[in-house]
Amino acid sequence: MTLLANHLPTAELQAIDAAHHLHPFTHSNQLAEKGVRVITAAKGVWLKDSEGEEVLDAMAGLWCVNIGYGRDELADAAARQMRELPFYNTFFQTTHVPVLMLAKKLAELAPGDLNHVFFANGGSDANDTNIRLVRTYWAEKGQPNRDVIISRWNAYHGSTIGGASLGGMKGMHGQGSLPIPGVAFIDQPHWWAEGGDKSPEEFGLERAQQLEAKIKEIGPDKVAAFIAEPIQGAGGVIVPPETYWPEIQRICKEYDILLIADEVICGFGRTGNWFGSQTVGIEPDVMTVAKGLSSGYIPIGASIISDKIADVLRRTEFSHGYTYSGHPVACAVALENLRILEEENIVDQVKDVTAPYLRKKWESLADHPLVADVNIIGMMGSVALTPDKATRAKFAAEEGTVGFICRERCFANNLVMRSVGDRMIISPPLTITCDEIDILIERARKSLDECLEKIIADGLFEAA
Ligand code: PXG
Repeated sequence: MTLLANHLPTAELQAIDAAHHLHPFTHSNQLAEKGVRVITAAKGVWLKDSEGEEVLDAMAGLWCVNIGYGRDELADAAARQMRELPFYNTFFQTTHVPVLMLAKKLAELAPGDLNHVFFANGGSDANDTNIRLVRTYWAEKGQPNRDVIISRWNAYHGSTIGGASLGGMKGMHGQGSLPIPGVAFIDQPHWWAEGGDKSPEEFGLERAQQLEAKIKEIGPDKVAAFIAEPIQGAGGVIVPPETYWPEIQRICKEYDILLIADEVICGFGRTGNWFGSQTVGIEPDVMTVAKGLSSGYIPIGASIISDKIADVLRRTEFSHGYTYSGHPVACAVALENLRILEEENIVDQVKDVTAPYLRKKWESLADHPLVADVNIIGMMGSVALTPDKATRAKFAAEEGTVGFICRERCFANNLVMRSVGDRMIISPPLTITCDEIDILIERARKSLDECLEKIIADGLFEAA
């Protein structure tokens, strides 16, 4: 790959970053002390840093670089579009070719009657759109009090006021007086952490039925929608028991509650189908998409909505929109990305070849003394780190301490594998090869070994 050789020495770049750049979800002083890693280039699944190290990116950036790094076609599509029509809005009775072609393409790809697209810049603001959209839908249907959206603890739906309110991350709610009114929560279907003595099947059903109980508690005539990720991503790649989603679907139908599938991570092949909804067998009324829509090459997100909702929404002026809703350059890049995903059969390749291979290899980590609760679906996986597999124990140390140590070992071994609390998670580019999966697993195992060694030495290999 071509390296940007003409940059300042790493220490200078780090100093500038520390002086002026505030990072998302980061304790800035701690980072400044440690020194940030400067990524300079990437190709396929490989990152290059300012010291020339090659790092295997098992997180696809931030769950988004589905087609892998370095595809010239996307750069060319952007450059072409910038020359031809770099910007125009769609607010005042105009449209442009990339936006309408992308809306058509998404309507073709999305399941069922999800045929209408409202564009955003990413997943958070697409979820903000969804809040306004489902409330407007019910108001137009003569039920303006039907405005509560039910979500789940430990869900992630973004970082805007709306997105963070829909999310069930208590730490996020704690900063800035969230959630906004009209959002309610039920528990997540995380059997390993919260299932106690119940079988996964029993537990899945029980957690789904919390939705019914919550609807009854609030009043069915006040509930607008239920939002969930088909598979929780940022919460720790939690694959729900098989009994969960069919029951959720039944409840939404029975009470006429709109089902919003947040496909920001699961969409565009991540779970081995085009959408996570197909993998878990649900028929949502609204889908949130972002990330894999452009493989992260450019910011874009969208709400894809059903005929039923669109028919109602079309009756009024929906007073909502972003300057960059349906940005022509973003749409052109997304179209090119979808062309590559389709023409190169990347989703089928995942489903038939690389995901089964990754599953076999990922599951082989189960014999490691630290590892339990091996979850894997398509190209997203997780394991729990535990001091005692038999009792599903947590560590005595503060939650996340061991996960952080493991992540640091991965980083040192040139593998980007994330930690969420004391879970380790992966979500590599969909184009990762079987040979690269071997390297991923080899580095993951080495990092787990080093983590175990360190926590034994530090006296942290202790159950709570
Ligand atoms: N919904 C889901 C399911 C997501 O995973 C968003 C919405 C928000 O999308 P934007 O494009 O506004 O970021 C996301 C984003 C992490 C991490 O640490 C995950 C996300 C974003 C940042 C960090 O795993 N997911």
